[in-house]
Parts: sequence; structure tokens; C-alpha cells
Amino acid sequence: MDVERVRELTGKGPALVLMHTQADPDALASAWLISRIFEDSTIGSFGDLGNTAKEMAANLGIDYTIDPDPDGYEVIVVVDASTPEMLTPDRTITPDLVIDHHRPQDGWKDAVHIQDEDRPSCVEVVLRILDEMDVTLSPEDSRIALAGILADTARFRFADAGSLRTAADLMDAGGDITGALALVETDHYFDVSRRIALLRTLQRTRVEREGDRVIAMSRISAYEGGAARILIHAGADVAIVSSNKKNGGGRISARARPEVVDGDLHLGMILEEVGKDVGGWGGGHAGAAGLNAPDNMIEEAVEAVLARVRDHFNGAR
Ligand SMILES: [Mn+2]
Repeated sequence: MDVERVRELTGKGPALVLMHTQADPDALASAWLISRIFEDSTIGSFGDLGNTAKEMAANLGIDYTIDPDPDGYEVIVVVDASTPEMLTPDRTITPDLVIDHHRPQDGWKDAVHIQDEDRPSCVEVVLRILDEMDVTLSPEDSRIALAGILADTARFRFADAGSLRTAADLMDAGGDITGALALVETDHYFDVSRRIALLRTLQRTRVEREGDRVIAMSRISAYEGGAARILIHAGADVAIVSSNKKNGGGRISARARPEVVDGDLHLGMILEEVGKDVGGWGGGHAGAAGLNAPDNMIEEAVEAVLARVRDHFNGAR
């Protein structure tokens, strides 16, 4: 790992730590933790944070700037994002340092990259940097880190031995798991309109079978990631949930069971390819990925993702 080059960056001046748009707890925790190595840093994002991260920041008193001006900083750090589009499609950002755990894509060629697609959470990549730089975590930092890991591993469901070892170290450092869970399961999580919207997606679910594999598709106005997760819990091997946003953009969230991912299905790769085909962009992890495209292309994109998942299962049998 290129920690020397990271160390050089810390001496350059004020740093802007950018999270992807609609930041989640893993992005917020990563941004907060990496800020620790800079004397002067600002956490920011283009567009708002997601609801859970927003409540988490409020509960922890973490300050952040929406739509910051990158020109005011000497160092730009990107966390938990692999493509410029994940930050903002509207501006060109040239980061000095990219810390991430998504499937790498080209886009930021000049930055120092510290990426590890095998880590289920970006926090784990950040913690490795902090460890090499001998940064000691407070109990509060440990709890925040634990929250990021809990969120991105779907409460340890996607965790491997490395994630669990890191989580154990964080608990030894004073991070308590109950407190960490409370950070990611906020009031918004139990919000009545959210619960109704999620339940309604179940009514709209279309189920397809490919051999022994079950693929579920549905639509929702928001919370597509949460909806996809519910379809997985309900028994789908792969869930594809689309939403058409009020601003004319559409989005797809796809999830797969860990067992299916072990069989080499990579949703991040599939959504990246389909995203390009439909004039949008996509990417992510093997078991959890997203795609953004113009509203009128979303239905076609869902069918294209479905076709590729089916092909995968066909070939795998
Ligand atoms: Mn993440």
C-alpha cells in the first residue's frame, strides 16, 4: 500500500474529503475516519446525504458541506466511490487520493488509489491506512467504524474473516456493537411512509425462475436498495428494483445472495455494462450494485440486467 504517498498529501494543506452522492453510513464513517490524518479537513458531497447517513451525522455532530467548492482545497480525497459519476455528473473533480472498495473503473488516472474490492466495506480500507500511519482510534471512532462495517456487510452477512477480525479489534478499542447498530438503524429506518413503500413493492414483485434460482423484480419510488434487500430476505437469489425519480432520472438497485456471488455472479460488472448500453452508468460490488439512467431507459435496463443474470445461471448449471 502506498502509505508514503498518502503521508505526503497530509502535509499539503486543507483537504476536502468527498463522499459519493446520497452518502451511506460506510461513506460517512470512511470520510470521518480518514479526516483524522489531515490537520485541516472538510467532509463534503455533491447533492444530499442519504437519510441514514444524514441522521447518523446529526446524532454524532459530524459537520459536512453540501456542494463544496473544490478550488478552495489543496488536497481532494474521494472515499467509497469508484467513478466520477458517483460523486456528481455535473462537475469534473480531480482527486489526489481515492480510497474505495468498489470494482475499479478508469476515470481518475492521476490519483493515488488505495482500493480493495475484496473488502466488504470502505471503512476497512481506511482502517488499514490509519493502522499503517499509527493512528489510534477513540472508542467513539471505533463505534463509527463499526457502524460503517455493519451497514455495508448487511449486518455481517457479507462479512469475511477479515471484516470480523477488524470488527473485533474495534470492539476491543471501545466500539460497542449496540451503539453502532443504533447509528445505522435510525428513526428513518422505521419511518411509516418508508415501511408502507417497502411493503407495496412486495405487491408489485414479478418473479422469474431459472433452474433452481429465483430472480425477483419490482418498482418503488425511493429506497430501492432497501427494497432489493427485502426481496432477498423473502427468498430471491437476485433482486432487481427500479425507481423513477421525480427529476426524470431512473435508478436500479440490484442485490444477490452471498451464495450466488460465490458462484461468480458479479452484479457490479453487469450493471456497469448495462449502464453504458442504456446511456447511463452503473457499477458496484458483486452482491450489491446500482445503475443510473434516463427515466425512459429504465425498463429496458431492468430487462437487460435480467437477461444477463439468467444467462449466468444458465451457464452455471
Ligand atoms: Mn461502501
